[in-house]
This record gives sequence, C-alpha cells and structure tokens, in this order.
Amino acid sequence: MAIPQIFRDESDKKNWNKRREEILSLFENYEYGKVPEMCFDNQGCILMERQELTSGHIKECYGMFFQKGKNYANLRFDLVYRESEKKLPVMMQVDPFANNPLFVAMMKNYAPNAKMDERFPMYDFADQGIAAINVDVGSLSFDDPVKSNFGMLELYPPEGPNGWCALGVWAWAMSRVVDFIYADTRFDLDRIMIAGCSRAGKTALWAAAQDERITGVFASVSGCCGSAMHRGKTGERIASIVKEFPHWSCAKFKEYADREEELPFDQHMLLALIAPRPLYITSASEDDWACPPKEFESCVLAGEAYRALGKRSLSSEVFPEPNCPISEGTIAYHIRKGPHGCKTYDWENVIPFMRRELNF
Ligand code: GTR
Repeated sequence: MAIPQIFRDESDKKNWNKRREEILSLFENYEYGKVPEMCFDNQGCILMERQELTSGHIKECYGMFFQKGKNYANLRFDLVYRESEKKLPVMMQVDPFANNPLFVAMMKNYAPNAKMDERFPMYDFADQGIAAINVDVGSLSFDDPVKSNFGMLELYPPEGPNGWCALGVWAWAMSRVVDFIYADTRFDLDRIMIAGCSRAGKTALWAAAQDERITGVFASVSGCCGSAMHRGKTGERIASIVKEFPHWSCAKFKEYADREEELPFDQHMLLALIAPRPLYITSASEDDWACPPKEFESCVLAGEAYRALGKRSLSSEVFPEPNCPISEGTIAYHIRKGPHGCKTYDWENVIPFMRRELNF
C-alpha cells in the first residue's frame, strides 16, 4: 500500500475535525490501543512533600491515586518552579525511566559520561520562568513486559486486539497531570508543553495527539512507533519492537511485523494530529536504530496538515546536516551530532522555538 494520505480529498481538509477523529481511531485500533471506559471508586491527588530550597526553587512532590474495589494504582510526579507574579508556562516530561534499574544500566552503555539531568534540566527551566513537571509514568505501569501488568493495567487490563498497553497508560497519565494543571491557578493554560525522549518521545506524541490541551510538543529520538515512518524504515522495525517491548503496543499491532506496507496509516499522521500546535522533532546522528531520515520524512509529510491549518511547515525538505536546525515553521526538526538521547543542544534549540511559537 502506498503511504496513506492525511487528506484524501478536499473534504478531509474542510472537515478536519472528522478526519482527525478517523485518524485517531486508526492509531487506537492498530498501534497504541484504546483507553477503556473507566469508573473509579475513589481518586485524588495529594501533595506529599513541599520544599523551599536554599537556591530559591520550590520543589513539590505529588501522588495521584486511582482506586477500584480493593485495588489501586498511583502516579507520582515532581514539580519545580520559582515563585512568580505571572502564571507559569509548563514543561512536563514523560519519564518512564525513573527508578528503573534496567534503564539506568542501558544508559550507561549509550552514554557513560552523560549527566542524567541533561534530559530534563528542571532547575534551569524554573530559572527561565517555566514550571517543570517530571512525571514518573512507570509508577502507574512499570516499563517491563511482566511488571507493566500491575498498577493501572491491573485495574483495567487490556482487552481484545485494541486493548490499551503501557504506552497508552503513560499517555493517559500525562492527561491526568494536565487535569492537575487545569485545576491549579499557578499555571498558564495556553502554554502546556510536553517532552519525551525515545520511548517517552513516542508517548509524548501519542499523549498530545489525544489531548488538545497540550499546546506544544517536543519528541527526541522517538524512532519506531514515534516520529519515524514505518514504511521503508531501517534499524528498529515492528518485528523487533513488539518482540523486545511487547507491553508497549496493542495486540493488533503485532500482526504488522514485517507487514509495515499494509498498515492503514503511517506515523506522519500521528504528527498531523498535533497540528497546528508547535512540534519539534529531533534525531541524533549516531542513532541509526531510530532511523533519522524516516523521522525527518514524517515531519515533511505532516507539513501538509500544518499548511492546511494556516501554519508554516518545514522551510526545507532536504534532510539536513547534523546540528543545522530547520526551525522557522511551527513544525521543526534537527538532527543533533552524537548518540541517542536528549542533550543540552536539543533544549537550546527547543526552548527558543517554543517561546517564539507560544509567545512567552
Ligand atoms: C531502544 C528502543 C527504542 C527506544 C529506546 C529508548 O532500545 O529500541 O524504541 O524507545 O530504546 O527508550 O531509549
């Protein structure tokens, strides 16, 4: 099958909301699974700890709980900010890596000398007048094929071919944090940004595709099931991702191992679901597994949605050299020199882009 189109004809452009729903349900039914109907017996959000640090930063630690019968699941997140007269723009990070020893061991192989906080420098953001929220989504569904079934997936287990999965739970968690932001007068509701690196980048994209309250998106090295097109992809493909990480996607998706061409959608349509909101996609030059050219291609193709919605797409459609951002439009891309990950260089480009696009 040729690459499926975002707009099959003019009426898809005119009735974008309807077409948007159709595309959304393709991703629900074939890749990330569908959020079940839920009804909790009890739920809440508790401020567990508040610290005023000598640096002047405020750090708060929250726990949300969701109870059904005797079982409950919980979600932990941290907020760092500086007191301000103005409402604070928010940058939330999807963090399935917190407290996960497997991840810590893996990262040592990727980048032995990397500082962990390069991925999400919360205190720097606070200094720039941005509230930083790190969401430990693994507290709701642990990033492990077996252990992911505890927590939220124990309350609502995946059912049928489009039953939800860890990645779907993580995206849902981010929306619960958006609920928290909406209920709190400290935050600027027009400037709620989400960021995620790699598996968390996939999640950030899926969360923003579903939740239009998220107003800006940054996905780094999100690769397979993230920003990279499935068709023609090298490195990690469906067969390997569903084998290594069977808990990330819905059951139906596994049928498409080595049948990428038959998928009724491709990942550029996920990016289109984020239009017309600012979106920054990054790759890394040493990250062949994620396949940077295919991460770029989806940005080029999603440009159609940005243009149709009155925004600027990528200003160049030629795959760029490392460290040469294409960031004049509302969808932006760069390939950073170096390994898989999210680094200071990425943030140095993403934050000014968000400031310009979201006007803060
Ligand atoms: C890789 C995996 C990718 C990506 C990454 C990560 O091993 O194959 O899909 O998600 O891990 O999260 O760091």
